[in-house]
Amino acid sequence: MGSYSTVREASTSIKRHRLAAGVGLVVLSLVLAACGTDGAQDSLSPASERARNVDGLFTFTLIIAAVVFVLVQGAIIYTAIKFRRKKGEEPRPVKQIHGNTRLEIAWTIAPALILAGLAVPTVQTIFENAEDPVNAVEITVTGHQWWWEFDYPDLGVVTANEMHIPVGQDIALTLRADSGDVIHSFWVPRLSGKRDLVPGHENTLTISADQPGLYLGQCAEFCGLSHANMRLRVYAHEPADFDAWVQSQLAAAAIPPAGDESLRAEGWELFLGRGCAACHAIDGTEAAGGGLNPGPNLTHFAMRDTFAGALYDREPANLSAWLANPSDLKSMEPDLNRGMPNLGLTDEEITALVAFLQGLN
Ligand code: HEC
Ligand SMILES: [Cu+2]
Repeated sequence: MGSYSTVREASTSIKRHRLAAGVGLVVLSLVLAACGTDGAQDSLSPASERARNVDGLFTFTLIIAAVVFVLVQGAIIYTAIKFRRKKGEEPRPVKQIHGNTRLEIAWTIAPALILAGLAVPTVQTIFENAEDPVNAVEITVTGHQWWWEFDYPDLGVVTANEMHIPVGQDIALTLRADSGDVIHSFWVPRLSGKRDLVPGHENTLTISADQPGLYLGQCAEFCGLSHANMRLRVYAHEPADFDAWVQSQLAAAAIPPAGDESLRAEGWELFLGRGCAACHAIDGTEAAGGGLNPGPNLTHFAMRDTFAGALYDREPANLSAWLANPSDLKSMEPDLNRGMPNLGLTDEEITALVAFLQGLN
């Protein structure tokens, strides 16, 4: 009996060690993964004045926290080793002490001073980043479960998931969500800090980019099933290229003319006949969008690189799969008016619709 239980204990202890080693390895690899320098949303390579302010504050705080961590952990490890129970030695009868007033005052004041020291640059950064935008491009950002709508009210452009901006200029964002939607948060780490989009309340955020390029972002406030699939992209252009983009967006939608018998024209008929036009607007046509569960404006859909919350490349295979059953590509709850429903399209209908969508440039 005795030897049996010893064997069992030994094997449990081996299992425990294996488990501990496994967990340790997972934690280690997660920690090491944070050291990558080519992260798509690397907040440690800020690309605008405001993002640099946030990054500077982060570095400053991290250094102070690291010093405190080393001192406190050092003291704990030192004490644990120095006063550990030694073999064959009975615990010494120690005099119980109730406290040390001087020590306690010291370790109350020290953290208070550290926090006060941190508050100064924190408040300064908040004020710097809240400065009014100058000569800004205005964009209204609406967070939907689970995609982004970008509306340029002064320019008359509406697009989804992919925001285009000129470099070196303030971009004044008005952040909102429809009533009945939930809170989302706009975050493009290299361009600025985060800010919430709250139903029934407008927030503002100023962003900018120093250099042309693609900056990735995503929703940073848990907003339900496809929160992780609610990504966004900011394309920063030289001013002339930005103007050209605006012009391309203002051009009339590429709708096949009456009498056209191409596959695209067939797709346009289906778009109107199969209910797509009830949720998706195409400017200048009878496809007005709106509805119970409005979807992205598709006027110049074929000028976007991605779709469905910047999750998939806009290419025929992905679009066909999307139209066959949107929820296969992205978890959604169309029955609850969140996301695009499965419209039960046939393969032929899908082929025509994809041809139509791919022609919307
Ligand atoms: C009930 C409303 C509704 C109907 C009907 C509907 N959609 Fe959608 N659609 C949506 C919503 C909402 C999204 C956004 C889904 C997401 O990204 O989370 C969407 C996304 C899309 C996208 C991706 C757009 C982008 O830029 O991300 C395409 C393309 C699309 N729908 C095409 C169609 C076509 C074609 C039809 C008709 C066969 C159709 N939709 C019918 C609501 C609808
Ligand atoms: Cu969200």
